[in-house]
Amino acid sequence: RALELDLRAAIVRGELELHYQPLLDINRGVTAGYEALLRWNHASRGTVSPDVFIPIAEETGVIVEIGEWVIRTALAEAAGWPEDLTVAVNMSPAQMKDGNLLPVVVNALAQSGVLPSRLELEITENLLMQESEEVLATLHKLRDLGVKIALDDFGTGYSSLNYLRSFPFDKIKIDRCFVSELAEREDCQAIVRSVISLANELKMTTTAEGVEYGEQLEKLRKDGCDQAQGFLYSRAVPAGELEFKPGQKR
Ligand code: G
Ligand code: G
Ligand code: MN
Ligand code: NA
Repeated sequence: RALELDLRAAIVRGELELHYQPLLDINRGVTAGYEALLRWNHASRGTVSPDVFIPIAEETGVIVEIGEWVIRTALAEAAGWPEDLTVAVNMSPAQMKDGNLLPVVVNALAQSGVLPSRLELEITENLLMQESEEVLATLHKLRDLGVKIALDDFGTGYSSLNYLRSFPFDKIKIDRCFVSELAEREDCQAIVRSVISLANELKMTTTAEGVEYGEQLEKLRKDGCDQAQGFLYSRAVPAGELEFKPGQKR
């Protein structure tokens, strides 16, 4: 496949770029940090969506190399932000199984000077479905370094609750499918409220994804959700367009 060959060259050609979507600290009304979202500016095809190229990168294994680039770049860029802001990076299962991940993270943290506690790695239930002892060991080692681990797209996989028992996550990201109809549907409200209270009991923080309307944010605030991410607060923006204002960081 042509796209596959191009993908191998994309890093070298400097065609990859990270955009950053802010996470709103609901109580304080300020930005808590940013999630790095990968963009590919293809020479002839224009911008290719990660929904298109991440699956190809995963099939071909190029995701490991791309993932390293994402970790290094996100940390290098976060080094220039105010020190209380976190940086979240999405992890593919293949990356988590790669034996080199730990040294890559340690090295990227050292080179950037970013504190480990500011780095948040987002993993999905798909990864845990494979029940690998090695992956769990890697997660524990990352956590021992002080790196935070978030469970992304929570509620969309199978037997989610089992995964909460397999590893002590720092954060649960409530999938946007539960948030999108939060204002209209009582069942979505019940699910979101229960996940937040479950997370609280397990000493995990919560981020609601895909928050687009003020009514959704108000419901989340009432239910004690910690953070909101979505178009209501901001889309993902290029690194150069991030603005940090004192008091209201963005
Ligand atoms: O940014 P949206 O922008 O379109 O991202 C689409 C999907 O691609 C999401 O599921 C997101 O988690 C995933 N994604 C975005 N950036 C990365 C990345 O750097 N690595 C991996 N593995 N997935 C990413
Ligand atoms: O899987 P992950 O949660 O990493 O996916 C991030 C994806 O969610 C990106 O594609 C991003 O563009 C998208 N996204 C972010 N905020 C919103 C939102 O408010 N509404 C919708 N529909 N998608 C969003
Ligand atoms: Mn994510
Ligand atoms: Na998600």
